Amino acid sequence: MKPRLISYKLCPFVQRVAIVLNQKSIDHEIEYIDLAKPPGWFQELSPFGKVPILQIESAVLWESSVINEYLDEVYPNRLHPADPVLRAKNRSWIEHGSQCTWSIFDLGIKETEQEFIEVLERLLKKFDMLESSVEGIPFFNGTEFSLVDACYAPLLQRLHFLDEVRPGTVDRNRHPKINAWMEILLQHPAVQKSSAPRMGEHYKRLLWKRHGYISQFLDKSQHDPNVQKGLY
Ligand SMILES: N[C@@H](CCC(=O)N[C@@H](CS)C(=O)NCC(=O)O)C(=O)O
Repeated sequence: MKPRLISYKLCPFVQRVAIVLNQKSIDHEIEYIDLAKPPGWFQELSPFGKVPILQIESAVLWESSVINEYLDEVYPNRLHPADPVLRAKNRSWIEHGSQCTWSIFDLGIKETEQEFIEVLERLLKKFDMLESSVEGIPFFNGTEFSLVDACYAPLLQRLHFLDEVRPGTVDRNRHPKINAWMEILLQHPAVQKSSAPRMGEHYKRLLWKRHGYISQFLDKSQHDPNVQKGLY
């Protein structure tokens, strides 16, 4: 049986796993669900009601970084570095990437300008720490694409969309290496393939539905004024 990824098309954590499946050319199936109305079978299968989950035969794996470690161990072409110290540091940066991903989520839901600016400043401080560790030519560790790249690509892609909606959200002068890295990752084949078609439009529709502060900068003619507020 091929690995089966249970996905919600706009989830950055699912996208991390999709990137690894693509980068390692692992033959797999994807089943998309609507997190606003999750089907009964998903509620039974997913221990915490969250995506991603990966089904391997009768086993169910959850937590994107754990799933990616599994895929990296079991399938050829290791993405984690061979050096144990570098590998441990990469794991730490992946954990940092999860914190950054939640900040990006918060940028979409905070309701006032002040809350938005506070979250953004906290994210930029996290990026201050990251900036000096990015090799960025072309990838986090230098020449080899790694699990760190798979972890940050979805959040940097969403930050790029947020910057399209509210220019100035990305600070190119403060984090030149992260920004160069972002440009490379957004064009990377495994990242492009992991993105739903017209990803930017879908993401902006989700921002509209979330009714956060940033939604006022969206093009109102493109969105339904009567859409009910919701997270997914
Ligand atoms: N730490 C988890 C986070 C997964 C997560 O929060 N997924 C969200 C979608 S992006 C979800 O399934 N939310 C549904 C819910 O909380 O009910 C991971 O890395 O896999």
